[in-house]
Amino acid sequence: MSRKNKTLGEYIIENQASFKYTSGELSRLINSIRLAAKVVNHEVNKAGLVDIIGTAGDTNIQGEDQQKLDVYANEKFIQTLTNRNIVCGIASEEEDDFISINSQDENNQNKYVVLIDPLDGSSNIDVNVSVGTIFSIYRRITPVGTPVRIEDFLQKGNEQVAAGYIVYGTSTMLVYTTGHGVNGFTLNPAIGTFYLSHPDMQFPKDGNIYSVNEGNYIHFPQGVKNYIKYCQMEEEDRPYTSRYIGSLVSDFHRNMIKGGIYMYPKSSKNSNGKLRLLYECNPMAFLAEQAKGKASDGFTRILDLEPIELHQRVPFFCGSKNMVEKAEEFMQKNP
Ligand code: AHM
Ligand code: MG
Repeated sequence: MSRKNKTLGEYIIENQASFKYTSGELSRLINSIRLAAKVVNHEVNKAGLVDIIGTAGDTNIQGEDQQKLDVYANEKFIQTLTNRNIVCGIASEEEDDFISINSQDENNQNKYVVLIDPLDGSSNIDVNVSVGTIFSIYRRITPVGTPVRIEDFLQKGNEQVAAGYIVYGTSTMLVYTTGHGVNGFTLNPAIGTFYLSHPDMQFPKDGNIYSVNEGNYIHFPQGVKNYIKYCQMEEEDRPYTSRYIGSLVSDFHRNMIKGGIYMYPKSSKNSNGKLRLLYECNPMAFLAEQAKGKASDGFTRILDLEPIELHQRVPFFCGSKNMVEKAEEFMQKNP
């Protein structure tokens, strides 16, 4: 079979052996994420019909309560991972605390915990703009067969065994890494199958797109202001062009394909920026590095940061290596 026609299911089976702990558990886990992604995709694609089928808080024609899509996505991912008895714990951006799964069952020998942002950028849904799911997978550090503990989730990003995202865009794609590069799979909605469409994705070393919410400009540190001015300067390859969807997954996805930098700096309004280290920055940083890009908080590699709490926020600079290094130079001169 040609590489072009390979499905995600086939790819997972073929590559299982390249993973250093080859019990098949991680493959089953990624298969569960694939299933939940298809379910959420189906619901996201109906979002434009809310006027017809009802909006959050309404009851639909089958008598079911309509839910907000981020709540729906959260439930579907948690349900799928729980029902298949595939993980020992889940932490979600939508939940205050982590969830321990079958913690009373001594037969639960599952080794993995999943951290998830079920529907990132969900404010974009009302206006028909792409949104995404972000996931991050670690091996637990406490003994198997015991309830998970907070330290299983508060691991440094460089301990991730897999991470990825689903972008619900003009087409729906699942992009992930297990530490051997980044591969992208596109959903054929007619038959509900993901196909390998973007093998070995890589950030161009340089790019000409900068993505930042410039509405916050006056609140940014001087280093970020200077870097934005540098991007706008008339010189050699510049000015760069500005593209900001306001949906991290989509901005990241475009920049990985075309070359660019995404920034969510700290500001005088938010001293640590907006994005969450565990649910957003770590998985995207793992993907970026596996795609030959770079991710930092302006000073330190994201994957080296020591997490202190589940919902911790950090400034985020991520994308083409040369661009992130240039932004860091500016930050370090004027923090
Ligand atoms: P969310 O997790 O509440 O959806 O927020 C994360 C999103 C990112 O996808 C996006 O890049 C950013 O928030 C946009 O924020 P802003 O509107 O402040 O520019
Ligand atoms: Mg989010």
